[in-house]
Amino acid sequence: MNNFVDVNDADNIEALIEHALLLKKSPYDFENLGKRKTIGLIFMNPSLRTRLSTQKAAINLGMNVMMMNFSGEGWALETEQGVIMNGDKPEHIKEAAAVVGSYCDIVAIRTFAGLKDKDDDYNELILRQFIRYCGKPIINMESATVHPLQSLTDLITIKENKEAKNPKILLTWAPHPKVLPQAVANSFAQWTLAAGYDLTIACPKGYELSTDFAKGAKVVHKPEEGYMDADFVYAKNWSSFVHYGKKLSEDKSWMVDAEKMKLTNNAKFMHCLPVRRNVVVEDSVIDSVNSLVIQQASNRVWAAQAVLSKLLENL
Ligand code: SN0
Repeated sequence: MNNFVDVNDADNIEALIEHALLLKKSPYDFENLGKRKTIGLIFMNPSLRTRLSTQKAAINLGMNVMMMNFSGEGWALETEQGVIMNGDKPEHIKEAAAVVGSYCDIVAIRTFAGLKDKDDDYNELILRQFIRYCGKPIINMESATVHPLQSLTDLITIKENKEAKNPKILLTWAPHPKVLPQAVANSFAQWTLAAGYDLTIACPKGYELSTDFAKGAKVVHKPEEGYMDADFVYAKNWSSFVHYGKKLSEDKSWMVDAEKMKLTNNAKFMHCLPVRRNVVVEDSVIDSVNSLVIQQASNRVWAAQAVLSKLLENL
């Protein structure tokens, strides 16, 4: 593996999951693999799980870790080419990425969708430039369109909890006070479908995901419709892809609640976190024994460690 930017970088998803589960059992089996290697974690947006789990994964492999929060601490970055930089952005991404790359052996970056310009976001304008100018292997810690470390974690967690060989998985849209990116939902659809799972996506009309990510999923438009016999209910809010970055619904009947969970096959509840309690999911569901949210979050370490070890092997 040379980069971990999206699902296509994982040439064998099942093997990567197995490797993560092996590391979960024996976290220090490869504790010297990253000796004297440095990873730089670059954040353009907030983080809790991604930051700490990736740091911990790197430490378990013997790596040195450097971290920088660009949104609060770095120079504001110019990302347009050929501009006269006499405005409020002191540094160009060209130099910033190259400088970070010169200090590191692997660079991980988080850069959320701006949700203003669909083409910029779906062409991954910032991530692509970072890859181009950084010159080192890149890990995507959530970009404009995908969040592959989260999706790998989700598949690990599904594997640990599934009873049927091919469980029924529901990805349901849920209400939210803000407009959020489609990245987590896109990526969850892409990875579960690539792994061969049966996926239903439930969302209000106008919230359909791009077919580039969700082709092969069944789509339903009533909140209850996808719950029937589901083994896993994965909740997430996202803003509209079609009417790009817009909020089209505040319909509270889409919140995950105990009533709708009763329609399922005693389904497990999943969410990437952070989650708005009693907006996205009712307390009684996230606090129930069927909630996997903490297990998911803790599995972020093993997903990151599996990916890092594959990148380190190729350095
Ligand atoms: C991000 C998102 O992509 O939806 C990160 C999820 C891992 N979530 C948020 O920004 C939530 C912010 C909020 O105000 O609830």
